[in-house]
Amino acid sequence: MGFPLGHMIPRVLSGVQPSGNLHIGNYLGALTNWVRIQHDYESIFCIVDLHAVTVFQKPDELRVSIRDLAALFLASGIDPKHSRIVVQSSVPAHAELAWLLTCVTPMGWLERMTQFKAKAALQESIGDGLFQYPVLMAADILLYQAAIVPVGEDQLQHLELTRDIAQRFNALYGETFVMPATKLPAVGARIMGLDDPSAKMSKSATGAGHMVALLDPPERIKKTIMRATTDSGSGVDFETMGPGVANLLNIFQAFADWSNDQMRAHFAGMRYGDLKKQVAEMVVSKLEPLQARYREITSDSGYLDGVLRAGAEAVTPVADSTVRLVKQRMGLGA
Ligand code: ATP
Ligand code: LTN
Repeated sequence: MGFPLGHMIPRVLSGVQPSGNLHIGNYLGALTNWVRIQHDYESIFCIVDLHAVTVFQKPDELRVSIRDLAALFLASGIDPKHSRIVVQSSVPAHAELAWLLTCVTPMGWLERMTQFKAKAALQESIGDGLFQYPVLMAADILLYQAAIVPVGEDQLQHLELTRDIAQRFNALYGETFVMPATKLPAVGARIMGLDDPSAKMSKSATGAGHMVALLDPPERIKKTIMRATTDSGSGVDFETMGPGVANLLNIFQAFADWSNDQMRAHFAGMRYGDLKKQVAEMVVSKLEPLQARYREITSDSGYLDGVLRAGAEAVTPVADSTVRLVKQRMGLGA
């Protein structure tokens, strides 16, 4: 299935946690960017289940979420004939490299991570896994010598840390890792909550009206968008608009793939009610075909099993050879 991973062309790697319903922020910030660039590189897209268990997950629900997420990758347009879809825990080298990198990562670097601070504030007791989370992410990337990592804006700090870890390892043990570059989408890198445009749209947020999930039925999508928080004005003014209106325009622009000029010409002066109607229609029209593909894919569990098996089989030799090299550099093993 597809070409064998041979590292003839630069590699792309990214991942999403199977920790809840995927939303339009994940789709616009990550998945559409993956789909857009996948054929220009050797592409590996991970379902990062080892990251998900840094906070408690009900085992039966996690099992289902992992498969659902793989189906959503495919429904979004990831092409399994070309790209590898990999369940992180099915390739043991992720965890092994994470440990080796933990040993070259100063605690102070991890203490500075804003995502850790935000997530830790929500937990009664903090697992060590949550603290080490960014090192595991660095391992995902460095394991495949990925040159490009397409993510949303919230991951910039983790990517910087990944480069710091790679540099430190290279300085201590000799040139080993490729330095990965971050790739943000031009529009949609940070979609905000529809109920509160000052907070990033997030899978783990619980408020009604916060997000549009990729599998929400059309009526629900319309309702959520029509109720989105805007500001006290009544018509779109590109000079003075608040974050709620900017977020709605951003969502429309990312789905429609329009230029800034097109956006201004079409939306300047439009009443908020009409803006919301048009955003809702755009989102529904883009998600309906994705939802149909998702239903098709999930009706054939054998197909999904095959894609995940092929993904793990293709990447394992690459992952194993990096771990072998790293251990050799560190003086470990025979
Ligand atoms: P959680 O809030 O539960 O941590 P999440 O919604 O942030 O989850 P992740 O699995 O952490 O989702 O992120 C998957 C990908 O989606 C990452 O590349 C991340 O940068 C991107 N992403 C997440 N939220 C947004 C958002 N609101 N806007 C744009 N991109 C996003
Ligand atoms: N930490 C990321 C998910 C993630 C990832 C990765 C992204 C885990 N490993 C490797 C890019 C590359 C997140 O929370 N969104």
